[in-house]
Amino acid sequence: MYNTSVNQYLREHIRTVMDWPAPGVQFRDITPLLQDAKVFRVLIDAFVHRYMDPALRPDVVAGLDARGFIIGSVIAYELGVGFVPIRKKGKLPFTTVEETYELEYGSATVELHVDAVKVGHRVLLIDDLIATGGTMMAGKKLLEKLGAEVMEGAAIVDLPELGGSAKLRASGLPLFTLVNFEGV
Ligand code: HSX
Repeated sequence: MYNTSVNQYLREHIRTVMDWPAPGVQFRDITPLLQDAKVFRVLIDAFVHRYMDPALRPDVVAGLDARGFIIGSVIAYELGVGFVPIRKKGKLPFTTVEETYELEYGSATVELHVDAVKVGHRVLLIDDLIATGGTMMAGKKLLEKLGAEVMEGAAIVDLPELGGSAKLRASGLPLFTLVNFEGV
């Protein structure tokens, strides 16, 4: 956790939408954090303050499709490093590596351009939310296929009851999240 008051401020601006996208699901909607200029700045600065520390400064930020693009690209810009998108299959034009992972029903595939990172690059991997952890784990595997090191995974929201953050940490990936929702 970053800082209690910042955490609480951000939590208050996350909208919970009941029964979306399916009955019984409480969707944690981060769009209200983005639409208010002050909240957006507090959000981005929470990440930038952490990763501008020379010990934690990445070579590249990788964002997961699609909300990871919104925050990841701004964080990369502020840190003065490059940004690379990890996209759902079929969206990237150049040669890619791909990784398929299981969803609750079916599977999904994500892709990354083969020249997106260099061997040995220290990469910060960003998404809006960690639920089962499948998406972030797939992103980590893609970056590692190209010889990069994912130095940390970061997200605005963690849903720990779904087990994703524990699974990611158990795989050796350090995680940084700002808001933790115990009920899902
Ligand atoms: C949501 O699913 C978020 O935006 C993330 O990209 C992803 C998190 O779910 P999970 O892969 O951790 O279960 O659409």
